[in-house]
Amino acid sequence: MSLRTIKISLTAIMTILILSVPASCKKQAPSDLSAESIIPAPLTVIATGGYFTLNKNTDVYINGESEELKFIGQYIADRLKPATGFDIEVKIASGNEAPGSVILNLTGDGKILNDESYSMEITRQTVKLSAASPAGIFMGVQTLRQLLPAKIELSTLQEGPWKIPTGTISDRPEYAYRGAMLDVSRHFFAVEDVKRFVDMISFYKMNFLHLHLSDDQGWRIEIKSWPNLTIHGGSTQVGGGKGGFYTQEQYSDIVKYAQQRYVTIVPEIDMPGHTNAALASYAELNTDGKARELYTGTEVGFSTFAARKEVTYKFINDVVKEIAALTPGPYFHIGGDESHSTKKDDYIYFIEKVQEIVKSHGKTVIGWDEIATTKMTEGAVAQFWDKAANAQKAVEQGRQVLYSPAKRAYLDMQYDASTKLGLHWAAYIEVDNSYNWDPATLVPGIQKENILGVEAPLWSETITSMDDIEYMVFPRMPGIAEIGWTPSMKRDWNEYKERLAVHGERFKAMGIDYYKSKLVPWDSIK
Ligand code: TNX
Repeated sequence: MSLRTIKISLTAIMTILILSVPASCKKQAPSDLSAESIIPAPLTVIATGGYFTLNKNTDVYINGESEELKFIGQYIADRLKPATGFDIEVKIASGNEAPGSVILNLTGDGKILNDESYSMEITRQTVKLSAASPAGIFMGVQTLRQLLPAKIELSTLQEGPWKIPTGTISDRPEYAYRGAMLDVSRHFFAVEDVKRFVDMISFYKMNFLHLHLSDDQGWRIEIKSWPNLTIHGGSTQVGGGKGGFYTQEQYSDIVKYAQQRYVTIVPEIDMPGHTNAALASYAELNTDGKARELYTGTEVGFSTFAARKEVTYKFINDVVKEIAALTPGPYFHIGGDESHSTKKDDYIYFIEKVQEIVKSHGKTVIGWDEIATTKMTEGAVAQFWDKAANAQKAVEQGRQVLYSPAKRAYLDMQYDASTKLGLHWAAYIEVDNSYNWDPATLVPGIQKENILGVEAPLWSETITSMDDIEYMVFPRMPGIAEIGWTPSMKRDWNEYKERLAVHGERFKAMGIDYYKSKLVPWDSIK
């Protein structure tokens, strides 16, 4: 080969490079599905190297007779429309969908209700999401959202292209229960805030929202047979603000909104301690028969229902009955924590009686880990927050444990000593510590089969606004969601923090005010 030929071919190569580099930069063509930053990480991902593109002809096709499927179709169409500007309709699949189509394919006979597993096949032509139940389709839809550029979450028109790398994903959760808790008692949060909270957790495939509906500072759910609970007991909050409560209609609205996002509400009435708001509303619930003053401080452990009075159980039966009737989910949370003013034998007597009441209304009991010091009724679940010994006691009784270890999973714990919101009685919890643990090995003697799942509680002594909520929840909640969804063998902090960094753009697009932890390489993401 002459020098001249080499020169020409070099020039040709250079030309090709010059032409192709700007083109690929502009397109930023994603082409490796396995390198996408999905949280929680899916079980298996196989990349095929091409990409699918949403276009102006994109529609969502549903395959399977189901109102729920139609609803999910509309849900995803509504999420894709604002930023793309495409007029995306929900149509019935014919088997002959145009390139750019998204197909939601319900494979079951409609009888499988809560199967959250799904698979997704992304080709250059279509995205086909298949699952045996609508819950699985919904989970897959969250994955689909995360595969699109972060700006898909903006509510104004954005420039495309809207590409997704091709390949297949096959996914299912490790634990049945992946949840968060919101304390609406210490500070009250409006229905709209709770709905936004549901949106945030369901984006990360959490499927339970535990609402802490009563505490010393406020009773937050209307009980028609005991109206003073909310009229008086709901009238204040920590710091003396005006508090508030949900009417039964509003509570049902939250339940329905959550249900449509495959999130089950777990209502909690905390007792026999943490009950000052009720004790202020009805004198007869007190051991001495005297109504207490409303309370707006943050101490714990000073209040107790009268454990040996019949009226207490008449009251609890009425409350459980009304709330259970409004709650389609299987669980009723009876609290049971920090009852320092209840005598030990009264506590045992009380918790054992209340468990039977809950059971009589068709619900499964959950209680904080202290309830494992009593005889737990069949099916009851202990929520481990404080004492590993209590969690072990629950397992010795043949019961399951829900993991919310305060040192790891509490969203109200400060990130470090400079965090202005929150508390630190359990620990400072940076993002790595909140992510880096495995429920199946945390407590000796407790294995995976004894564990119902994980829950991240947000207590609200210091939390007063949606911005406050977001700052404490993000970025730790997505990590807890991943602990519940992704097998521990597939989890590694050093890899996770890179994925989390990519989600910073998504938080911004969703208007989420998050904590920019120095441990996460946010700024390495363009
Ligand atoms: C302990 S966690 C409590 C709550 C507080 C929380 C603050 C639990 C079952 N009890 O009453 O709000 O600490 O972090």
